[in-house]
Amino acid sequence: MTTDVTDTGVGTIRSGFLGGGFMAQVHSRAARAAGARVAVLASSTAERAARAARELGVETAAADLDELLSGDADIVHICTPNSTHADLAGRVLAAGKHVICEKPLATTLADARALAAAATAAGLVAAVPFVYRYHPMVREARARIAAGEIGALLTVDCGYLQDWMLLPEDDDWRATSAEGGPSRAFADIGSHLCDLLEFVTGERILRLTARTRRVYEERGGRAVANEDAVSLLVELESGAIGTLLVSQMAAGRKNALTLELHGAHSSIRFDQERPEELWIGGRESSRQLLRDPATAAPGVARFSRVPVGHAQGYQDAFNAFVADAYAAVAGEVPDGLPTFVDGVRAAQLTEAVLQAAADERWIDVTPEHG
Ligand code: SOE
Repeated sequence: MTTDVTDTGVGTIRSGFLGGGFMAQVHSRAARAAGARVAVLASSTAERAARAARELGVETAAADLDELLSGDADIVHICTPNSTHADLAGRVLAAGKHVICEKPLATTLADARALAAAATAAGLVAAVPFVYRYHPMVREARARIAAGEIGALLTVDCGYLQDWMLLPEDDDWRATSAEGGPSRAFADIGSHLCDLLEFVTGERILRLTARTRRVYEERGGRAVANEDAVSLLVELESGAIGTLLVSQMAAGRKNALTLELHGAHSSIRFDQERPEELWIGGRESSRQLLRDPATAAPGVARFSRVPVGHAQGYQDAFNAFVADAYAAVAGEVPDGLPTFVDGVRAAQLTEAVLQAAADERWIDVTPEHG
């Protein structure tokens, strides 16, 4: 008797993909790891879809989105440029299919709100890959803070630094507002930082002010209208204050998302470039905690797929996110799954950052959803 290895116990989920670049590669790997059928891919042209399907090992290529949506995919992963997300996600939901849409969910708050409302009305799973929530040591930090281990939160010192846009000749579709949207650095990675800060602390940012900087007015011979770097001041629910620096021009920093949180009793620091560790800072002594499922806080061990000392990384976090999204499709309610509601929050913060920078003032960012 043969065993259907693709049966995840909740029926075999059939996954579809829009786009064929790096993120489609990451998403399709995660879908395969979750036991799904990597069934169909569409791209900007039929030729590109056929090539990407071959490269990514997707079963079939669809000529276009309509052909993909007329098929039997249960869920569609949207891995296309930011400006296409609102239209594509809206069409996927209208076709009655679950959706995972790359961040930013939309380039305007209004579009993000409409998508979240459509997903709720349709009763469909609609997730956004704020995947850094899925590093086991992020969950460890969140559990320890929720248990009161660091005491009342006093200050935060956080950042997200990259250098892939350091040189004037570095160019990307995100750098043009038409494809990327009115914000680049904050919408692209500041959104991850703020999502993780609120997720780990369990507190919302209530007010912020910001300065943005655009170093080069042109890239690739085209005018650039969005920002390379953002410096934020934030105030959280408990009264905690802090600074967040977001830059894609920080030489030597590749994907340096860091949270350092200072409590009345102790501090805790997570560095995405060293995801197996958590720094616990104390007045008398400090230590580096290593990921170990045997000693993980309650509810955290499930994010460890290999024993202590066998390093997990970004793709493992992505795999855990997609597995949770698929579990939600099967009717489960996974703790900490980022949904379109979190996509709306990111859009709200993005518009506030641009407004604060333009007006040189503090902006209230009380969340629209709990
Ligand atoms: C580029 O800045 C990028 O790929 C982001 O788009 C991702 O969301 C982030 O996880 C890594 O860097």
